[in-house]
Amino acid sequence: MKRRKHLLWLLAAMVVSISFSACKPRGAGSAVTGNAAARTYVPPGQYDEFYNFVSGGFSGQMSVYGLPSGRLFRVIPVFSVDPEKGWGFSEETKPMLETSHGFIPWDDLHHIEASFTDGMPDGKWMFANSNNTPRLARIDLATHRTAEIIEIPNTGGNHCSPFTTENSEYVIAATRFSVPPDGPGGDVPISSYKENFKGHISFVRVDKETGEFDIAFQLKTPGLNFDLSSAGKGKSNGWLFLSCYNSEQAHTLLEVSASQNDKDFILAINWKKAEEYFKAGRGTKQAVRYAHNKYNEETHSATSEIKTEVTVLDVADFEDLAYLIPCPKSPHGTDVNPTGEYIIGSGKLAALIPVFSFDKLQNAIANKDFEAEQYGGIPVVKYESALHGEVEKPGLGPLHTEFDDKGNAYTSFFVSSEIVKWNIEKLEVIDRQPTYYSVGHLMVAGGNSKKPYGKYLVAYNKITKDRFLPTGPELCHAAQLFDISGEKMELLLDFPTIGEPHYAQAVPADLIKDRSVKIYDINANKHPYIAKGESEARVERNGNTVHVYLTTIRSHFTPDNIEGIQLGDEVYFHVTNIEQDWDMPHGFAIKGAGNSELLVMPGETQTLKWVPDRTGIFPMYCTDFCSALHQEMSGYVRVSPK
Ligand code: CUK
Ligand code: CUA
Repeated sequence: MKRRKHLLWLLAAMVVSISFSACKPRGAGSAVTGNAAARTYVPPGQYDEFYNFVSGGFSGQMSVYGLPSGRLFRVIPVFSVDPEKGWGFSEETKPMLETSHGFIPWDDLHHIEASFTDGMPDGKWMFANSNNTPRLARIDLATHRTAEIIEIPNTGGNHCSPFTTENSEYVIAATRFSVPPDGPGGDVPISSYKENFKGHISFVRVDKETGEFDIAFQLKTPGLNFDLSSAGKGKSNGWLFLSCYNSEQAHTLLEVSASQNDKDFILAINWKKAEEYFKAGRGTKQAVRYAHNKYNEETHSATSEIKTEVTVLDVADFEDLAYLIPCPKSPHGTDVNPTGEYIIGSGKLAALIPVFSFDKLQNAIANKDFEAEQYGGIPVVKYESALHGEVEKPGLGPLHTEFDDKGNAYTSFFVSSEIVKWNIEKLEVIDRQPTYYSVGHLMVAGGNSKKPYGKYLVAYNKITKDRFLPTGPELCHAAQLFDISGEKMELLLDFPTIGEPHYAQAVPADLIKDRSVKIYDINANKHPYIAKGESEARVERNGNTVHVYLTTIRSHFTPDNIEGIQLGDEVYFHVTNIEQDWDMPHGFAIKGAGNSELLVMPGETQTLKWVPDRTGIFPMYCTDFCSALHQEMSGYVRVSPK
């Protein structure tokens, strides 16, 4: 009873504190030092130092900013359609948003993780999770487009994702909601949670050369809710650490019932061992259904395939795969420092930060220094025997921790709305700076790598009251840039973001900008409906299906007068942009065509499907201002009765 009272008090304090920090204006300029403007100013014609890839939360997108300027360069549709890119409207891109439940052009994208080589971002790909209809995406940084998406079976809410191992051998995707395994056995009473609900951790294997990925195997665990994870690095490479909340295994009123226990867990997985067992043929094959969608750069088309099987290894069948470390109290982030020695847990309701030692954990495992009771068949390491130490009274509501190159950690505090810098060895707080307001994730440039770049830290905040001009009942989401090169953090800049930002990555510009695709070579275009030049443009009828092979070049379509289409026809406009100059896309739209519009890059072919609903004359035109005669880039389609 006492504990429950204490808990309710804490929850009430959180609510009060959130509304307090959100409503009390602190003055826009209060924390900004003199030459902040000069340090974020990137003069016209010059480039930013870093690309900043930021999750767009429930917008389903990822956006690309420059640092230190905070300038927005691009919004990349990942789990969304996007008219600005023509994404999700063309026949070629629609399969990217297929799932085993059908076409779902939305999701909730929380985390971005770079591809790594030897623990450093290599500038090739970004990985992104979706939290609703569980999916994992790979974004190609040469094209800045989504290249691949897989759905994750046996999973409800792929929140604990997409964290990668030191060389991106695997991307991890673990379920936030424990659920019964997929299949007909899933129809069980919710009250049977403890017997029937399970956690699953997917190991998604990434091809080092092409980046193509698929699920290699899954680990099944007792009904744990996985929130976030980090792979070991350096000395802890080969291990994986996942935070687990709701060790109570509650299934109703989680706000209270999942917050009873003083400690939940961090699950430590020896993934190299798991891989060995999988390769030795252990585990069982389970029938599932999951979509695997790929965009092919040669045909400029995506395919969607349903896969039907996954190999599952139950951690309870193995003695040396999984160990639980008690962690106070509803842990959210779990983050591994650059050397790989320290694992930092962030209990949302804890008044301290526990720092675990990888060496001590290994000793505890070797000496079987376990609690008397296992949890769901998994040994529980004694808290003290894995603990390096605790940071005392760091702030309220710790969420996430990132690292610099000098042995310091930076933790975001949602409730007390601040970022706290502390020394990992000494466990001492060095500096604290307020955020405006209620920071969620934070990111240090390279802060999850083996050698953080340091220099910049960005806070991604949940609330922006009084920081920006109001825009109705909703205010913009926003980020704040800090300079962390000195002893004290210095606030430099506020900038609005697209959607609610969660995790983000920063990669040095030089690793990406020179790899950027400029045009697609039209001679390498293997689209089945390409017209390589105006001489190949034509209209072909096949029963009720009409294929229009269209070309675009400044500033006309070929053909631009199309007749012979009849009511009841299914018309496919295959638009090939025969330009071979950088940044010379043409758009395509027709009056009343439900598929909306295309945007076709030089050398690319994209298809708009149209089933006319009436007879008449329908103007078509280019939607992207491409030349002085852009307005003239238009034509007519005639639809006649059958
Ligand atoms: S969660 Cu967003 S503040 Cu979904 Cu990574 Cu912690
Ligand atoms: Cu082509 Cu405007």
